[in-house]
Amino acid sequence: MTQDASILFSPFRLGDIELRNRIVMAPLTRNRATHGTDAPNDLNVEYYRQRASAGLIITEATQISQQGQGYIWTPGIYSPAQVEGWQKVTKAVHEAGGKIFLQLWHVGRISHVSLQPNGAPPVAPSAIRAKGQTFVESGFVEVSEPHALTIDEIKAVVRDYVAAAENAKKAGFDGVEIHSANGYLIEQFLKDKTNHRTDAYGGSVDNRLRFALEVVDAILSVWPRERVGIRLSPVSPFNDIADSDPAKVYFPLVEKLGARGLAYIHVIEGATGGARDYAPFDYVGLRKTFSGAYIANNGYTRELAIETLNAQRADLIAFGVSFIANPDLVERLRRNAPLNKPDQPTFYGGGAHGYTDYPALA
Ligand code: 8OZ
Repeated sequence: MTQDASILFSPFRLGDIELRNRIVMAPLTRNRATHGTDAPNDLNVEYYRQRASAGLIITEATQISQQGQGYIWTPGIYSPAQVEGWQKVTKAVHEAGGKIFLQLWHVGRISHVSLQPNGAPPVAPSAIRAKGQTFVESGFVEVSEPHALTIDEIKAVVRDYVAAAENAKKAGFDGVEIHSANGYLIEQFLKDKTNHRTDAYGGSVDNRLRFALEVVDAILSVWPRERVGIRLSPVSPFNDIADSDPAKVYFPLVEKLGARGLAYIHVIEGATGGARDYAPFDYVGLRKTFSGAYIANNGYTRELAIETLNAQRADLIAFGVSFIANPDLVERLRRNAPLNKPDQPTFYGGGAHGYTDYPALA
């Protein structure tokens, strides 16, 4: 059945912000920040400007500290040069009539000693090395064995989130998204494959939620609640992570996020970049547990997006790979025009090629 497509292009009120359509640009790691400073540069400004017709842009994951970095040339939000670079990005997007949230990121154990301050081990809830790789200056390498955070070190990470959230304000963002998905630090606390702690941050579900909620509350000391969202991937195995009972973790988590009045949850349904039916999970039930907006993500086509919005299973739809290849994705979806093919070899790192040179419709 052909459904009414107009809903995809209808405005949506996200907290106190009016979005001009329901199409969200998903956060996309592109590894093109300035080498040496990890500050956004003019090429990054052009890339985001090109995509500003999205209802909302969520920036690529952006480390809150050097310790929070896990891949080479990803941007940060902890130095004055990085704040200045991001100011140019937000100005360009706003001048084009768009809205933009910064995604705040700490990778935890998904890192390598060569990226860490003084070559230290990366940090995690527990000293369990991930099976997997990251990329550094010399290419792909196995991730390093992490150090288990002490309580004092956990408090220091929360302070880094606060400083980064303050910097995001200075940089002119409309809001922030907390990256609590895809096997990075916050999710490492949530899930029992990666959290073996026996103190207040591990064991029971309440204890495993503690770090996530401390980060959320710290950010709410800087930003109004309607300008804060969070990304979740309840069943995704990405970065060697799993939980024995995801519903037992994510329903209470989302209920507590709703009680705090967060603007949205942004949910990766299924395996990140993979099967939507990777494992059973009641996303509709999760959405009902939450008072704010629901951004759905993972493998959405135009058809599935329209169907999902019309069935009221989501408020907004986030597109990832198709935004890499189509700066004018909104217009192409509007006209039901063909999409450019994404070029996988230029996803991570490099220059303008495969970044700002995808053609728009004539
Ligand atoms: C792909 C490569 C590197 C990082 C995520 C930030 O999955 C990422 C990421 C994806 O959330």
